[in-house]
Amino acid sequence: MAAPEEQMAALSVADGAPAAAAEGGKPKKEKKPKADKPKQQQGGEGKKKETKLGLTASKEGDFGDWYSQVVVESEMISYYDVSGCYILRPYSFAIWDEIKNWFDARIKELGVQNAYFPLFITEDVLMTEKEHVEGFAPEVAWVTKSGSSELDRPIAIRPTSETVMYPYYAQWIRSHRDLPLRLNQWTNVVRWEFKHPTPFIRSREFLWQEGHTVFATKEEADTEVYQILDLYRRVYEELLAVPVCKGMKSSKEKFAGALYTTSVEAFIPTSGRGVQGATSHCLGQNFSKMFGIEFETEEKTRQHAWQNSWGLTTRTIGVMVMTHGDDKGVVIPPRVAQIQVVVIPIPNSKLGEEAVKAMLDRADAIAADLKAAGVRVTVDRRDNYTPGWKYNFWELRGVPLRLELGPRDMDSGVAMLARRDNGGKQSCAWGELAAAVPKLLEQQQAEMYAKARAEFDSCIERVTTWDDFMAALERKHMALAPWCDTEESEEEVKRRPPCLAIPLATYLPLLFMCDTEESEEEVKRRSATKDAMGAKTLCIPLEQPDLPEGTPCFVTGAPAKCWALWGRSY
Ligand code: 87F
Repeated sequence: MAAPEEQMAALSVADGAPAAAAEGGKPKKEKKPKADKPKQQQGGEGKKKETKLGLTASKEGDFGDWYSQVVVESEMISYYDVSGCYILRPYSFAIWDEIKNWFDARIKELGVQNAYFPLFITEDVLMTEKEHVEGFAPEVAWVTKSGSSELDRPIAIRPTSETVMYPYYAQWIRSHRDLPLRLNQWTNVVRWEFKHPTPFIRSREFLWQEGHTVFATKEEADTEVYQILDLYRRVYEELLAVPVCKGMKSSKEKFAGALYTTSVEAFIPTSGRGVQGATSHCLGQNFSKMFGIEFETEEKTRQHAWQNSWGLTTRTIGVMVMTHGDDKGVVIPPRVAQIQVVVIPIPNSKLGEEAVKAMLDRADAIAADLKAAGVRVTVDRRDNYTPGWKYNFWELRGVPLRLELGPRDMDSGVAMLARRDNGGKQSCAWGELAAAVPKLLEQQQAEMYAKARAEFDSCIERVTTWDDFMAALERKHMALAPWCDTEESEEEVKRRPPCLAIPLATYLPLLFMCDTEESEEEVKRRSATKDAMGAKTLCIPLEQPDLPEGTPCFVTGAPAKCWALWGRSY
């Protein structure tokens, strides 16, 4: 069962993607966005039959509807008849391919190798990790039948692969010479979510990479955690032009099996919600002790290995769409766009057959030049659509640059370049296109990032009191607040010195709130309103502002240990 605030989120307007099918019984049909297929337009111009394009919802006015329409109409997603599952059509899969190729090359440079482990997990093996799986148990999907016969033992479908991989790590690793072992796999995973599904952002099956690495020392493991975290930052910032904040998860938000969890956090200003971009965990020796991953050291002693795991998912694409999209459709940053430039010839009715042919030939020649310069380009030669319709079509798909070639351009040997992100236009001589376009695309990439970064930064409010914290949330912002986080384990909490040893000013607030997990829970509860979910820590940013000694925690009044970034979130 979803927690009350999660149910509230599912009802909130900002979440307006199609309702999930009812669980159990006959699946209820999802309310699909209006136009999976564009409708035929009545009348049309002459013999041209054009489909009606465009979004009916606005990004600011109804963000949830806007998002479901934009991912469908841009042909990124098709809804599917299993609730929470979506088809990634070629137009979005191409973006995943770009992310994958970039990240895959970087991790290989670090010495990580790819492998593939099976999809299925026996109950016994899954339960080796009982302690950590327990909280996730309701989300595990099971195969119970083949054909019409029940299986003797149900088999789980991987929600993550620790339990699949680590028994084999235990067999393969014998000596320090077998270390480090650094494997990654690109796979699908299934988590039977009960929260409201949203394409890319929260789906029951998704694609990801999961890295699982083993080291002889904690230092090596620590180094890798931050190397991977920085690659995740670069995927968002350098490929998707989406700003993120690198940070440490609070003890409540970290993966229960980890020693510590780091993450990159993005933010969607329109909905006022944070979204976890990717996680890089140091697992310490927790799993090596559970699975018996031991090695013989150079000194011939036996030691448990140090492990990390890290994952990045297709959520990246959703965050990109939410960040850059506008009322005309998606806006794709040039570096990940499958099509970076669309060439649109604009013949008019006065043009003779030969002039039209010359225009189309010129369009092809320009495309060939651009292709040779490494630009991903296509020519829209369709003769059954008007140029205006084509503009809408490519704007909906977010193609970064449109190159228009009209009769007057044919006379003067130029073409008009129109930017998707800001509508900027400039003309360019044919001979200069091959040099100018790649530069313009890079400039566009940089400006998209700069704009999103400025907006991200303007959404962080530094607050020190509860009232200011709530006011920031009400403005759909994040709050950076001094917090008494103590990263204490349960054992440490139990072993705390007697309260009298603590100065009275510190001790009094602690009477009401004895550990940080509780203070975070308290914030979540107290910050929930009738139409908005409660806030939680997004992360404790790695880059910390100065924190003067004795600054009180904004919740408990106890001495603050750090600045934490808080927000409502996906
Ligand atoms: C859902 C069902 C069962 C998350 C789950 O973050 C188990 C789990 O272990 C589960 N949802 N997790 C944590 C995953 C940790 C870790 N795994 C490798 C990552 C990155 C990639």
